[in-house]
Parts: sequence; C-alpha cells; structure tokens
Amino acid sequence: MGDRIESVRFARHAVPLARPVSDAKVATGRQRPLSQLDVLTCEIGSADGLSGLGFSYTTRAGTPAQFAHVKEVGEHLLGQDPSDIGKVYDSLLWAGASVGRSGVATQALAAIDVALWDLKAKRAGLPLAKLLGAHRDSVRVYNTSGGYLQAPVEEVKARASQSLAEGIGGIKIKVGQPDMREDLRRLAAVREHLGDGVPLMVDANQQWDRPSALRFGRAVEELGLVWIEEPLDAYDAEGHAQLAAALDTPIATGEMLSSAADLVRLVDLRAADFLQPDVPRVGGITPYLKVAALADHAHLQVAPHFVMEIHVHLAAAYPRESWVEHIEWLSPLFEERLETRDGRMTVPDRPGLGLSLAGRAGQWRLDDVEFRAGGR
Ligand code: SMN
Ligand code: MG
Repeated sequence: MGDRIESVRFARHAVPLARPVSDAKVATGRQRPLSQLDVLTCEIGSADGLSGLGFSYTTRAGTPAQFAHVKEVGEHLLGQDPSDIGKVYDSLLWAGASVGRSGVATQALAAIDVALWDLKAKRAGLPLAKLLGAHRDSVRVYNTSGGYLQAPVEEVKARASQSLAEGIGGIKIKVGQPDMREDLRRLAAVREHLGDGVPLMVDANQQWDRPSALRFGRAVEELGLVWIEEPLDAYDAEGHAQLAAALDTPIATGEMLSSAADLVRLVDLRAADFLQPDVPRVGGITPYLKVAALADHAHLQVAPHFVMEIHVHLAAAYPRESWVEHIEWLSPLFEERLETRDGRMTVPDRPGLGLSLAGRAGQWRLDDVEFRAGGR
C-alpha cells in the first residue's frame, strides 16, 4: 500500500528581476542592489505515477551550495515512501549530519520537503491548505515590491495605487536609510497618498541599532502602521522583545532565520507580534509547521515572508488571520497566477500547491541533476 520515490530531478535557475531593487542593506552599503533570484527546484516522481514540485531560493549567494548539497544527499530519496515526510526528512538530515540542521543544508532540503508536501496533497486530491486544515479560503495580502528604496517616492505612490487597483489590500515600504528623516518624509508622503484606511507596513531590513529603532518607533506611533519589520539585527531577539514591549506599533521579524530553533526563540521571548517564517529559509514546510504550532500556542500572529506561492496555503491554515506578502518575482517560473481581489489572495483550488513549472523556466536553468531508481 505504500508508494515509492522513483525519480528526483534538481535544477538551479537564475531568474532576473524586471527591475533591480534596493533595500536598507544597500542604502547602508552592505549589499548590492538585487537583480536576480536564484532558485533550486525539485521534482519528485513516484511509483504510483504522482509527482511533486518544490523549490527553495536565495538572494545574492547560496543556491550553488544548496545544489551541491542535494547532489550529494539526493539519492537517499530513492525507494522511500513519499508520504512519510518526517521520516524522509530525518533520513536526509542524517545523510548530511556533518553540515548541521540549519542554513544552507536545510534550505536545500526545503526544496525536497515542499515537493513531498505537494505530492502528498495531490495524492489526497486536495489543495495543500485543505490537507493541512484551512481556516479560510482567501488571505489578506499586501504588496512589497513597489516600495523599495531605489524608487523615488512618486513611483512608490504610483505602484501602491496600482497594487490597490489589482485587488491587493495593504502596502509595505522600505525604510532604514542612514538619514531617518528621509524615511519619515517618504512614509508621510505615502500615508497621505493612501489615506488613513489603507493598511501600511514598513521594513527596515535590520539596519537600525536599538536606540534608532526606538526613536523611529516613537516617531511613527500615530501613523497606525500594521507593523515595523526587522527594525534590528535578525538575531537580536532580546532587542526585538524590548522594542515590542515599548511600542504600541506591532513588531515583525523572522524572515532571515534558518532553523525552527531560531524562530522558536523569538516565540519564547515574545520578540515579535508578527512572526515571519519563510518556508525555503527555515528548511521547508515541516519545520515551518513546528514554528506555527508554537506561535499559535503563544497567541502570536504569523505573516510568512515572500514566496506567496507556498505561503498562501500556510497562511490559510493558520488559526489567526494575518497577511501574505505579494512579490511577483517568482511568478515567471510557473504557469499559474494567483488571484487577488478585495484585498485578499485566493487559495488555489487545484491539488497540492497548484503550481507547475513553466516551459520558459528552461531559459534560466544553469545546472541540473537527476536520480532514478535502477541507475541513470
Ligand atoms: C525580501 C527579502 C528576500 C526576498 C524577498 C523579499 C524583503 C522583504 O526583505 O521582506 O520583503
Ligand atoms: Mg523583510
């Protein structure tokens, strides 16, 4: 009655962005503008004729290392039952135990884990959200891609209006520039443009120290922001907890953390009002679900970071309604488009994630490798 994994194919891609973007890490000189996303895809085929599609991503560096890792451990998948996701995941952790249970190693496993969940939901004939148990069939959605720092404020305003016209409900803009007055000017201009009714978030991408974050938070308390994201270094859990206690405006963080253990620390310290796990970065849906269960137990909100293609399902399956992030950068890889209407993103009703790789993905493929039962 069990199924068997018969084939696994990994490929890495470099997907260009329509326009390069800069966040506060660029404004402070720590990084270059982001011009492409690097994506590791995983396609699993089973003896029952089912297939699963998963992926992981990095910005600027990391996907070649992920690809090297799955090239080494990937053959351990062959012959295993794809329904036994936790067992399969453990076997891959043990196969790569020397490089640990966080960071690049588990981000590589994320592509596999997502493919296994996709396959399992397809076997059940259910969208992933339904397999997990959905609380709603659409989720509030906000746009980020129009609010980056390279864009003059007039462009940010125009892109925000365009997002709202496309049925997106909230707007996030980047802050965290060396001159905080510039952030405050842009934020005031966008708030005035949108009016008080539109949910608005800001994201500092870790570029403030504790006093600056507190100063900014106090200065914007009256603006009614949905949250202030990554005000501090991603690993400064105590600092985030102090800030969350000091401000009325909610604090959001968690996107950079690459293990469930690191995110659970934020939960334990009540360091964020909105926790922002990212499935590819945290090592897959399996560790994400551990974090979500503990966050729910602690009565926190979960607003997953980026990757709306996966997260729309997980946000629908979380008890407390939060937000999913609209960034269209991965869309060219897939055939299907996600629907937004009345400020919400609809959970696809197709089985699994409801995604298939587009033929055009081939043009961005840099490398691939395949494992098959009985040899290549
Ligand atoms: C971000 C980082 C990496 C990929 C997409 C988006 C950004 C955000 O920090 O939070 O929107
Ligand atoms: Mg962010």
